[in-house]
Amino acid sequence: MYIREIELREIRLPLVHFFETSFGRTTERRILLARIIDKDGAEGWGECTAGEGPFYSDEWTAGAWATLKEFLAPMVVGRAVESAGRVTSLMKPVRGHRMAKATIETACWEVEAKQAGVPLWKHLGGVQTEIPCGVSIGIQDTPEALLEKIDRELEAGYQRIKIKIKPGWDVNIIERVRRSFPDIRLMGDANSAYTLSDVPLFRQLDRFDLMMLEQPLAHNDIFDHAELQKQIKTPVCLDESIHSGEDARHAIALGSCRIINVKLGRVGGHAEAKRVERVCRENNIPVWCGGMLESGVGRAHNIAMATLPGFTLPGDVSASSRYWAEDIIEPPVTVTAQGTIVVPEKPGLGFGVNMSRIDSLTVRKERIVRKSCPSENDRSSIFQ
Ligand code: OSB
Ligand code: MG
Repeated sequence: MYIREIELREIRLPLVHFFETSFGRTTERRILLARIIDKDGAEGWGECTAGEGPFYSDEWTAGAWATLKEFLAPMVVGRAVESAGRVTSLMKPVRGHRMAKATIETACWEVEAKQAGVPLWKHLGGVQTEIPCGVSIGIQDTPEALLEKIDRELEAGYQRIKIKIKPGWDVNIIERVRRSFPDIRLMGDANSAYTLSDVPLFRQLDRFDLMMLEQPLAHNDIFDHAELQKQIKTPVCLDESIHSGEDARHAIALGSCRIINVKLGRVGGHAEAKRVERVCRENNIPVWCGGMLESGVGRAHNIAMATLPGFTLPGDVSASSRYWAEDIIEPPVTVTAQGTIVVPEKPGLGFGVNMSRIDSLTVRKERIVRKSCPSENDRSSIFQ
């Protein structure tokens, strides 16, 4: 594989409904997309999963733009690499910035899958042709609004409900949800809003038969989570704390979690996600695919990843229409009445990219081509 060109774009995409977590509310996404063109013309797309601000992680859209444009893209254009799984090694001089790196790395996997003429999920080693889906429901203005949303998602067929919690919107809310929906598969995601001093609160949650409690403690902790897991029955699931297969191995060895959420951006791309999946599978730790309010490009990558054999629990990958009035891929992602996504059979991501839609949403665009032959135009940035 030889990367001839990278095109970066920032698009703005309003959510159909705000999404609120313990760290804030999002109403409109600022999403970076990368289009990678190989020397034989094969094209692949990647999406940066960084948020609008450095709150879920230390990466954010405008920061990732600068990192990609000034460092990462110039490190890979004009370079030959033996496989998509090796692309990250070209970006090794840059520490961290996994979401920015994953933007390029995941796009390269699509290029490679297209060159091989196979769907990306098969190219990754996926085995499942239909993946189970859950939904992540943000903090709402009222408990009634939350109950109504849950009702609607169950009606649509989703197999498990995740609700966001934060201090003041936790035990009381979960109790109400359980009273209304005694038998559903239910879980909570705290996005690091608590500390070990909250153990008594987590013990109260043990009554509600939650499938798991996601990232209750600090975003960079695995030690205190092990202490917490010893003191509660509910399985702890780690999200923010896991950046690599090595992190997963350490967390499992420490007993910090019984389940792991895998996100492509957070771990730096498909190759590292495969390592996390493998460590977990070898240790009988179930994994599932998390979400970052992705547009269709990121969503399609998530679907491909979630076909790997270790992904045994419903993920946060759901229908495009829950997020967007109109997605940027065709067809949009849809979910069956049984709450599953049927994986596509076409080569690459298996979804078409709606170029005119993307063009109309683009607020800036940059082409990065081989360093040794830049013309003025090649390196200009277009602000619209
Ligand atoms: O913690 O899983 C999370 C969204 C943004 C940032 C962090 C998280 C989430 C979600 C949404 O839970 C999942 C989705 O529907 O894409
Ligand atoms: Mg989470």
